[in-house]
Amino acid sequence: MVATDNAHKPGKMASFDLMVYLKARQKLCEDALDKSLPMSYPDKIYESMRYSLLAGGKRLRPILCLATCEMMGGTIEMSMPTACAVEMIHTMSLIHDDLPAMDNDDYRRGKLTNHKIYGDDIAILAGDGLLAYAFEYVATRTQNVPLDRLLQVVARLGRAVGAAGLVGGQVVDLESEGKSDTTLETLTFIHNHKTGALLEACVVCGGIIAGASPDDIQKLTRYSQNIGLAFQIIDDILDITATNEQLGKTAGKDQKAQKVTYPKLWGLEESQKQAEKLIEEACTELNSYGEKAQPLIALAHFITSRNH
Ligand code: GRG
Repeated sequence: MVATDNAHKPGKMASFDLMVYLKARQKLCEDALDKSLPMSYPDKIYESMRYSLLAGGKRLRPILCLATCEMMGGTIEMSMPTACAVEMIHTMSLIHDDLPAMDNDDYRRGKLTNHKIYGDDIAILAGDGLLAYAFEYVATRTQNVPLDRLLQVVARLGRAVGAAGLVGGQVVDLESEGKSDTTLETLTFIHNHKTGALLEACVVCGGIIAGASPDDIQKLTRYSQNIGLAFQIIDDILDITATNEQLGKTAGKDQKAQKVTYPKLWGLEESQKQAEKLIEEACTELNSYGEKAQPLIALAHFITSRNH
């Protein structure tokens, strides 16, 4: 395929079957995650960590990391430890998000939440254990990647998790609950940090591992920031339009918590349009990579077309 302005339009990628690709990558990630965290003593904490880590989910974050690394000339072997680590971090954030002190949810990924099975104390510790292990795993299992790149990956992951990323986004989200005057600017801050920061780290770390240039990193950053925001707009839409079964968690929670969302500010139709516009802009960033960008382009379009 020649890289043209239209290279990112799904119609031009007839040879790429996203569903086949996703299924194969999900299987790779499931196997790697299963092996990454064997049972050990004390059983209870390993059981609890494994319960949530292996509870399914789309595995979008590790797949984005692997796909970016491959697009930039790296291999699955080089990026798999980082791919597992981002899923560990994502899973820990879901465990803590579901706790009674935060969103207080009973279901996640179609199963009872971690604290419902193991209690709040073990769920908190399972989250902490997964977060620490994510960094240990990247540092000890990554092979054939120069150490300066590995150091950059660790720094990027740390920044995405902390007060400059997920934690900061979650704090502003908690503060905004029940406030009907939350502005678009605040809402966008919440989502860029709570959801966008980790998605960006997945993509950019995949690029760093493969030795992407500063110019490539800029393109990858803009791609990932756009898909991150689009992902959250669609998440807000699905909270209104999808069922508990489709979501694998309680639907309608935003409205119940009186949260300001994109559909509340813009309406459903305009929100969908804005998400699609962001995806178009994201894909434009990848024009120069030609056919190699097919997986990342298809994954971006999957974000706006998903129903769970
Ligand atoms: C990170 C130290 C640390 C603490 C956590 C609780 C918290 C701070 C942050 C909340 C982060 C959060 C839950 C963001 C929402 C992200 C989101 C849109 C999750 C749903 O992602 P999907 O749809 O889920 O990819 P699956 O189950 O498919 O993986």
